[in-house]
Amino acid sequence: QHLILATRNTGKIAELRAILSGAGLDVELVGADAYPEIPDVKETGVTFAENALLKAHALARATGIPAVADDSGLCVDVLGGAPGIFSARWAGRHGDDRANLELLLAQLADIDEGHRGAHFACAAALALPDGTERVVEGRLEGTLRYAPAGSGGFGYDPVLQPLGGTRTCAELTAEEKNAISHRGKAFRALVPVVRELLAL
Ligand code: ITT
Ligand code: NA
Repeated sequence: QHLILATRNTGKIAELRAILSGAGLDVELVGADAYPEIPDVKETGVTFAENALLKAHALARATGIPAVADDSGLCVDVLGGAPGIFSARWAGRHGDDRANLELLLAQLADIDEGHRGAHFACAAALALPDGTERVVEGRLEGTLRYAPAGSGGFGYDPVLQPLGGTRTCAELTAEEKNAISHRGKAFRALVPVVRELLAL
């Protein structure tokens, strides 16, 4: 039994494989990269959930195989929730993690310690080729550092320090991050839904 993963983000793929297998989901997870002929989906939704569903439906329809997708991002309190759904292209070029991080740090340079709250958000979607869909969400609350620290993870991980901790997400092990992350929470919640709809 196959489940397709509608992502081309290598950071997400690694985490999702670990999260889903850790949750005991015994399916072969094939990344969207296995289907280079399928064009990238335009993320025209205005919420994480809408965009995750768009990605999952596009791949499920094109392949005829059930698909899961992630749409995620960083929501900064003092920026009114930005970059939010625009997190991957905040500095202009889609997926330029380094430029995005630098822009964020510059925008927050003058913001004091007490006003640096932010959270990661993730919507996890499942779509079947017949159009059936489900979506669940997860969050990780934290504060933003003044400078990056750590080399793990991807994206904004070097600046987000989860609440109650002393390390950034990039300083956590992969297991530690998955245990508390927005993505871990969302996809662990999706597992029983996948089991039910795929009769696993
Ligand atoms: P796909 O659409 O192919 O899945 P993408 O990278 O374009 O890949 P998104 O549109 O969901 O995915 O953008 C997510 C962005 O949010 C990503 O580029 C990161 O900058 C940020 N992000 C999401 N989850 C993160 C995490 O766990 N740690 C750090 N940054 C994260
Ligand atoms: Na997106």
